[in-house]
Amino acid sequence: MTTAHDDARALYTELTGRRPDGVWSAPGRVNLIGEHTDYNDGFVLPFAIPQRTFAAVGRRDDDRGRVRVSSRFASDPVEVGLDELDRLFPTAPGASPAVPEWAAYPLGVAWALRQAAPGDGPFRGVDIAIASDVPVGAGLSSSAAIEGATASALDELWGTGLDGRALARIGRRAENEAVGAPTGIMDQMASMLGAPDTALFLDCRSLETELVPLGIAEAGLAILVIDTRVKHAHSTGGYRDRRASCERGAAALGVPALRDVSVADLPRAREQLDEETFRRVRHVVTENQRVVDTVHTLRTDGARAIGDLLIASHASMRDDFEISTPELDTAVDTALAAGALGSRMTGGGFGGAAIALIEKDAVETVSAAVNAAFVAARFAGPHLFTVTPSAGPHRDA
Ligand code: GAF
Repeated sequence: MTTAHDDARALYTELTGRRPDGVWSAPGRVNLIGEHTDYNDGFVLPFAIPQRTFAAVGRRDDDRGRVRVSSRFASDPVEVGLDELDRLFPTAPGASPAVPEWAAYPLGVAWALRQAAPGDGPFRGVDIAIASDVPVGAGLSSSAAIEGATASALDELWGTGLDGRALARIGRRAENEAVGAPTGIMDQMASMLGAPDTALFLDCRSLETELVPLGIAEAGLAILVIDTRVKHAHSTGGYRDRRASCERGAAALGVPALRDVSVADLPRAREQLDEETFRRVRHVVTENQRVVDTVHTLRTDGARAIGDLLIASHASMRDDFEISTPELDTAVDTALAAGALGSRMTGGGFGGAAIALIEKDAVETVSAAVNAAFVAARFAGPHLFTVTPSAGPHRDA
């Protein structure tokens, strides 16, 4: 049992004076490879991490049909009527949510779940208390973890009976339409469908999935997360711009999505696109191919052989998609110089974390090298920890 689990329970009791009906949790994720491919209908290969978000939830015994959410991220609880949800959401494109942003995640899930299963039947007011040990703003999907924990709890308490895929779609709808972040579906699918020791190979067009064994520990390896502690947000500038470039590129090339462009099409695309849009397109097209190649390599040669694909992915994000930062580049370059087999930034970029695939007994040397490089560059100290592919959502109590 983690601290965040106890914290969510304690917060619930502070809020209500009672014990919750249950505590549900969902994990954050690391994306092994496949960045900014999800909203281009492409491929991704994330895995769920041990860090989780916990939602302690209980039915209210008044008949007010209200949802009250409270979080360790904020001091004051937010309370709204179930019927008010339809007036609060969707948030107008580009506008801020009508509730504090942290509360738009769980309340957006409650809204989207009611929309997906309309009627008066199972919906009753609930109190929700949230605590998390997924670092916020680190590119490790703290938001998908809140959505996953809340969706799992409400699905059970409201008896909507949706499966993991459907609950991932609910989470994405909350993120896109309640919070107003124009993200793809990778994070919610990774959080809802992740499983121990495997990565989730996801086709973001069909939503078909395959769990691919990673065999990291068996190969004597570890995955080190280097959280640069430069916070990022997807509801703002850079992420939105990159998405718009991809849509422009697909339209100019006459395809529904960049998924429909192959590496062999790139020379022709270069003639049709301006230089910057071409580089954005080249990142997505080559990254899709790298995901497919990584899955193939994992199956044929194992985790030890995927290092060069991770390195190429980072170079593409740094040079073509331009979403890396000096801190992320320093993390990646230093990890590689200290012997990592592969390293890349993970998540949406503009801050957040990098990952490094390293020998299990090199955790201390690589960490020391990264810490020293950050001191030398006068960056804030990074947060370093290893992760193992872990379980998806469950009810913890
Ligand atoms: C963020 C988004 F939420 C995902 O949908 C995905 O686009 C990712 O950035 C980049 O691969 O995590």
